[in-house]
Amino acid sequence: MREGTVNEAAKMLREWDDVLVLSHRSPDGDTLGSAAALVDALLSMGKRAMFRCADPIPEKFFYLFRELRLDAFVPAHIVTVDVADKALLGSLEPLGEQAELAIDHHFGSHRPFAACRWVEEAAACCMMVTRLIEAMGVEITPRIADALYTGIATDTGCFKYPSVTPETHRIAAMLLERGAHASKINTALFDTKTRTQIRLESAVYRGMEFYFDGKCAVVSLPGSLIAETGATESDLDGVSALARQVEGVVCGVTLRERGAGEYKVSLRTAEPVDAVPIARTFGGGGHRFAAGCTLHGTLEEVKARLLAACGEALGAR
Ligand SMILES: [Mn+2]
Repeated sequence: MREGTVNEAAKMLREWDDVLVLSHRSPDGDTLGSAAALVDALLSMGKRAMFRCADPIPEKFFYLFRELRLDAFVPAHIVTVDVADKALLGSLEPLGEQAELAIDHHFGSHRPFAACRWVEEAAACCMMVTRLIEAMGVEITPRIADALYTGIATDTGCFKYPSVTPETHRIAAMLLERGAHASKINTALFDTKTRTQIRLESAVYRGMEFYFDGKCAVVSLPGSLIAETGATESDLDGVSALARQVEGVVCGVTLRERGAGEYKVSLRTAEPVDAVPIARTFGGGGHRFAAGCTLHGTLEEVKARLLAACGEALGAR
């Protein structure tokens, strides 16, 4: 295992042919944008390149690959993008063990698996891939710019997260100059909901409960409601953010029934509430403002236990 730089990565890719690019499972816009842009760049150099992911590409990202003519061949070199751990490759993990290059922005949590890793602190893996493609001497076409912009917008929550720096905007601006369809991409990714999402969200808003002077909001999603709305995993993903979005709420709790009597709990908090100790009380974990755990019992029991822990975190008795 060795550490690489952007120039070393560019040199390897310039020399290689028959390259396979891998994205992580449950793919998001950053891992897919990175892969699409890199494959596109390699194809434009006259090389053979292909892409694989353990899970299907969500429909809203189909545009990234629509015009790419992917070859079929036995790969000679494997590259991973936005993959912090080979386990995140899902069923493609054995290919990860053969990877020669890992390009990743999970600085601090990347677990080395490839022969060479180029890991930096960046708002998105696509920030790194932008520099890589420039170092490879490949022209950033409007299609490559779209893919790179998609990843940066995805991982920064449309330029809202604290990870955004002046450099993020500078790179995004350059991608717009190269023809990225920013407005179209942002509308599709951040301003468009499926009807299923709307049905689910209206049920969420109707049933939202407030506690501790409105500092804590609780959303319950019984299995029957999930089945009724026809919500998929990706529909459900966005819902955990809703409770915390209400003004005054610093502790948003979403309870999702998974099996009979099993609840997946998502915690979304804001200053001064740390979500980690609350999740740890129930054997879970996560980040300061986003954590999760699993509880068993009836909905009322599970809710009561969580409210006790949230009340303690809020300093309420
Ligand atoms: Mn990423």
